[in-house]
Amino acid sequence: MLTIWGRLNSHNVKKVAWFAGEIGLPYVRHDVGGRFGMSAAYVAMNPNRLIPTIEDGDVVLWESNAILRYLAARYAPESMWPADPAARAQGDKWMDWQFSFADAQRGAFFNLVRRKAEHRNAAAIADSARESGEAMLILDRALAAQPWLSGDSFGVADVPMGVYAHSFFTLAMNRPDVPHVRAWYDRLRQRPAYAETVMIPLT
Ligand SMILES: N[C@@H](CCC(=O)N[C@@H](CS)C(=O)NCC(=O)O)C(=O)O
Repeated sequence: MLTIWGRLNSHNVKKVAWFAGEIGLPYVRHDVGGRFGMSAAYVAMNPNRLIPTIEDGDVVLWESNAILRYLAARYAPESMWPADPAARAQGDKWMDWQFSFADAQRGAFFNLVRRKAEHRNAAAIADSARESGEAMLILDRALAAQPWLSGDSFGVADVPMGVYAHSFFTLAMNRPDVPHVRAWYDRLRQRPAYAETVMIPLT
């Protein structure tokens, strides 16, 4: 059975747990990272000291988006990852783009979620809200032209930004009007695996 290592309040762990749920792949997940710490055995698997890491038989793999692509290719190649190289690359683009988005949103997330009110940096929150909002306007234009980041149907390319959509719409910060992202997020919220693994309180 697939083993996922990582605490579920991590965006990057949520991606993997959600996608495993989407493709009906049973898994066990162990809390690692943050307040749970990391054992020497874990660091031997992932020398970056980051989460997530998966074990799938003989396969040990880290980097969340590489894990998503591995699971899609191995367990759901027809339904979750287009075979056509051009279509696949258009989705991959949004998976890689998510890391820039994460950089933009990090200041708001850490200040609003992980810091006590009296220690928050209001300027950092405002800058991060503006930068992540500007990025979401780019995503909004893409989702005006197609229903899913994977194309005509939901797929692995929707997962990385799908996880960040939840924090973007949940954080108590200023946001621009992004109706197409909002409609996409509302469709994601109807998916049971998303509700179970992604729509949990931000901590
Ligand atoms: N590019 C890596 C980033 C992994 C990463 O930054 N993980 C964070 C949590 S989201 C982490 O491990 N933080 C340290 C910790 O939780 O102890 C990936 O996508 O897997």
